[in-house]
Amino acid sequence: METFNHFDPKEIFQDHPESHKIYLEGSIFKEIKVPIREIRINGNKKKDIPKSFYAYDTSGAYSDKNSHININEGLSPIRKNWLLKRKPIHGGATQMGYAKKNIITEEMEFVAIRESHHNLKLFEENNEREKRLQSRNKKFTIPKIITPEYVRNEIANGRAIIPANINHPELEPMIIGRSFLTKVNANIGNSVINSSIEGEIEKLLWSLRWGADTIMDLSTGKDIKETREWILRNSPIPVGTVPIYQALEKVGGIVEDLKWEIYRDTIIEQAEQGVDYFTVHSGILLPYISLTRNRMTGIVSRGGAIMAKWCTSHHKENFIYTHFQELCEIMRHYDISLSLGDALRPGSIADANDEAQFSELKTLGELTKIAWKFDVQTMIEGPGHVPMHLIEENMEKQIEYCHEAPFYTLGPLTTDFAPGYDHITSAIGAAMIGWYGCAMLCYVTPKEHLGLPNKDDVKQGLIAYKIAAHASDLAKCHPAARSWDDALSYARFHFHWEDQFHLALDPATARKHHNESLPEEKNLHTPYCSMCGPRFCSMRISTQIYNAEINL
Ligand code: IRN
Ligand code: FE2
Repeated sequence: METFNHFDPKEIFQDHPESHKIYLEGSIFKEIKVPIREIRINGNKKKDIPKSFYAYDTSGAYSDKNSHININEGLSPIRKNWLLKRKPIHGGATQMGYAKKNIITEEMEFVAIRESHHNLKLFEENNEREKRLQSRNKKFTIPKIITPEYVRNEIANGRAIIPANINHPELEPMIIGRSFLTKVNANIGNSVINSSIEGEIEKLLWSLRWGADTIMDLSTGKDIKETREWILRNSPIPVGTVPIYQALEKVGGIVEDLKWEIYRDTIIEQAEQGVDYFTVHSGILLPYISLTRNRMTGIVSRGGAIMAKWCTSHHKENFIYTHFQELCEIMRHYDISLSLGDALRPGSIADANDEAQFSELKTLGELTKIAWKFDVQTMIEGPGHVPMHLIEENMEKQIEYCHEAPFYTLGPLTTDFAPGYDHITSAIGAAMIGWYGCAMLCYVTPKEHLGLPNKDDVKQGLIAYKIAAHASDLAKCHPAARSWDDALSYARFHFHWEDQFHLALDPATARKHHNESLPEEKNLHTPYCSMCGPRFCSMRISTQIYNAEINL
């Protein structure tokens, strides 16, 4: 692709009415500018009620009306100056290395501000009730105020990661850990059947529009390297990849021809470009492969199946496992985070929580300890397909085996019977595991098991997962979560229709549904909608009761 002139990137971000981008300054580092989306609330006329809502925002400069965007040039390298003045610590410059040395980096302060609660409360807190609710969530506590020091400590202890390759200066740092907001990853990427760079850039922007916290480029088709370059230079969020896919392309798709050297060179090539985290399937060991023989669906991980075939055909141990220390040295050099892949995740309800899955998880825990010795930031990938009653065990075992490293799960899908709707079957599981402490949720789109997602699938997957993540944050009593619900409910109860749309996750769809039966011009001031009509609107009747103040 020579130049990009396919569509106007800013257009994708125009359906956020009454929103504008603002930036918060750091106090340790004055030069950092943390993006936030301010949504103006017009209906709140009373003096003591907030007139703005501040939302976490992942869309980068694209949603900033004052910024200059040129896809051909890429985003501006906001981290460049931070990185220039940094001194390496034993062969690397990782956030974990600095954190262990008690050094707070720009990235740490950036995420601390980003994760903080910036909204005024709509209601006085009822402390007794709040305490009772919080005590129902005994698993872990989230501090009321996220300080840079708190972030540093979480990273030093391996409980959180900031994926940020030193060669990805365009990145707006974000943090993944269970004491922070639950994050969502969107997978994009081409395949041999379906491939265009512009199409992937469009999916990237579409992912940003719908709130993806990270994206993974899973391209397996043509122009893998060039596609990745375009994505990286235009991505304000971390980009992850699965390097074994490109390594396999390099040997013409012949698994037996793979070897460590090819894999290593692929890793370095991608590291140089700026990939922020790698999924590596290093925990699938030769003895575990036979444990999958009696499964309903065998090995469903692509990378896992490739490694299993290599191990069995050569009758040798997994070369990523046997070269793990060398891998860590490379990761440390670029500060690339490891995402230890779940090659043996269950691919059906029947296979959930089996011996193969948990054997691999134990190995991932051992590898985590090695990675930490190299100061390599690490998270652990998880299932897959798991019925609701078996989800909690996954989180408990992961914390136990993997020493509290962040968990990053694919769903899990809570049933197998609804192809075409797996964004829903899996958002149910994702919401549950997020509540139990999973730090990042890998989205599943309606195309799962059926085909390569297009941009509408990306939207549907992200919407489902933003809901799951926010529902998790509410349930884990994250201090920054509740105010969004309160702001929206307030607008709803007071029939501030415009505010309700502006605060909605998907404003255009909310408005469209409302207007379908009551056309906008006439009815945006009516204190009811067509669901119940004027006489049966419970909120309207409630208001009448309170206004009359009869015998309350
Ligand atoms: C996430 C959790 N478990 C798996 N994933 C994602 O699945 C992972 O991050 C990557 O995007 C993809 C890797 O798929 P295979 O190669 O394991 O099928
Ligand atoms: Fe599946």
